[in-house]
Amino acid sequence: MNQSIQRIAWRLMLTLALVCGLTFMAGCPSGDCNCNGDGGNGEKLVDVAVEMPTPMFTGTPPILENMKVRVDTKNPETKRAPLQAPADVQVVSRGKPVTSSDDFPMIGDLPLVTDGDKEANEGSYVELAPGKQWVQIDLGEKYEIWGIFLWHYHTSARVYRDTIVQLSDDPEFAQGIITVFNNDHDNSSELGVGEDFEYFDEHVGKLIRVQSKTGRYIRCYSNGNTDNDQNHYVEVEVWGRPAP
Ligand SMILES: [Ca+2]
Ligand SMILES: [Ca+2]
Repeated sequence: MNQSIQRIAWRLMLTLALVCGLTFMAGCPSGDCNCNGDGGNGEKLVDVAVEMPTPMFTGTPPILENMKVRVDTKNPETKRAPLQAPADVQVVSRGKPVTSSDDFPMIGDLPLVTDGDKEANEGSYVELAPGKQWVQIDLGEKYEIWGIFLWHYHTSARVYRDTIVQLSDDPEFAQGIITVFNNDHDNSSELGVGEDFEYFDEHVGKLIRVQSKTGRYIRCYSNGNTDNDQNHYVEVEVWGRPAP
């Protein structure tokens, strides 16, 4: 009697394993995609090929203890996995209008943020006033967003403080705010405590995995950096597709 119950249990487990395996293979034939049901519909995800600028930082690596930063040194951006998204996801930020808390940047101008140039050359970045500042991109319509890449400035090994990225359909960001990244762990920018790690700005930029959140406007905050009080942007690149 006990043996037959055991046999039935084993058969049930084997059937379950087989069904799970077949489901996995059907949704992910190459085995290299994320089959966690992102987006909730089991849509196949592919690696997104993002153009990277030339590495520029050639100085001495900083001594972390002197910088008082909260960086995840075991998982640097240089070793991150590619962004995965549905195959029809594209860059939706290129050439889109940019506004800022600083209407008159000290260096460069706001269109540099979405012009597609990610190089760290002189003339490729905009410098905003000291302290808490933001730039905002108007995508022109509502998009389903899968990833946001940030390049603040990658000529020296800096950490930009209080990096916070939000989506909204309200250009004033007074309502319907979705915070997709926040590393202000002491709430010094007063937008709420963030649990994300700080990071060194490098040529690979910072990837924020958004995974199918919708919004028309993207707002990126920072609050100075470990070299000076200014705020810089080389490029913000948003990957998405029109919202359903
Ligand atoms: Ca640019
Ligand atoms: Ca802070």
